[in-house]
Amino acid sequence: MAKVVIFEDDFDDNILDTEKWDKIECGDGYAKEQNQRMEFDCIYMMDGACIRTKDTLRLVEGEITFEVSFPPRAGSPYTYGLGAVELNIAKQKVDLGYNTHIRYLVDDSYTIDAGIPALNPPYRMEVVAQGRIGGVELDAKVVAVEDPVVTGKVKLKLMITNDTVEFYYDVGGGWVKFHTLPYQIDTKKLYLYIEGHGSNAAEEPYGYSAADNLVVIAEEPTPAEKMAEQMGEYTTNFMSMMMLMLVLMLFMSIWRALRGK
Ligand SMILES: [Ca+2]
Ligand SMILES: [Ca+2]
Repeated sequence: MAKVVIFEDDFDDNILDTEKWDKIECGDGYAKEQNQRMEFDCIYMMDGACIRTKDTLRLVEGEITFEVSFPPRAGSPYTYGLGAVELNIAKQKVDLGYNTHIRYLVDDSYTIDAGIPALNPPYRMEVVAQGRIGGVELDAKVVAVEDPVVTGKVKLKLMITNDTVEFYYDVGGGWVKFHTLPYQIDTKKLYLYIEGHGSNAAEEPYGYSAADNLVVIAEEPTPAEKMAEQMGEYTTNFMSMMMLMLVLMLFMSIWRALRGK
């Protein structure tokens, strides 16, 4: 089957596309499309900010790539970590809560994130892969991809095959696969979240953590699937029409009864 781009955002016009995304902020967390990218401003771990696709994406043989960047540093120590920018694909539609990440709120999800751990000098960038099925965490993996951080940038990729989810990163030398988990969510229609944590201009004067250039590639629906979807719409429309006719008939009979009196 042909693979096509089913969803993308370059965040270049500095206005969040509300046809594509819902924005969720809690505490003093902010998600802002600015500087031609998606920036996150969250001072403490209890603050959260994320964007979530308005609808589910049909992730069959899917491939999601995006870029994460962190503020450049001049080697000064820091008290809070610069936090993380994470991408989640999840069956459920949830909102952020205090002191929580999306990945702890949804029972069926896969997450890849890049972050600078708090209170962990030297300035080291880690990438984390996680899965959570039925509320139980699958075998998670953490790898240091830059130690110390030189570029402050990493590309992340999450690939869905028929029965696995594969996790990749690229710090400039090409894609490195660092973890594979079984695909166990019972649907491939998933919400996509991009979430930021623990980065702020007050604590970190060099700027914000950010995500950019999200591209989602997946298989096109087969002709049979397209037809099934259309039949679903026809059925829904047909049922709505029948309900309307029933209501009309009810009104007419009441009207006749009233006139008959
Ligand atoms: Ca935009
Ligand atoms: Ca951009």
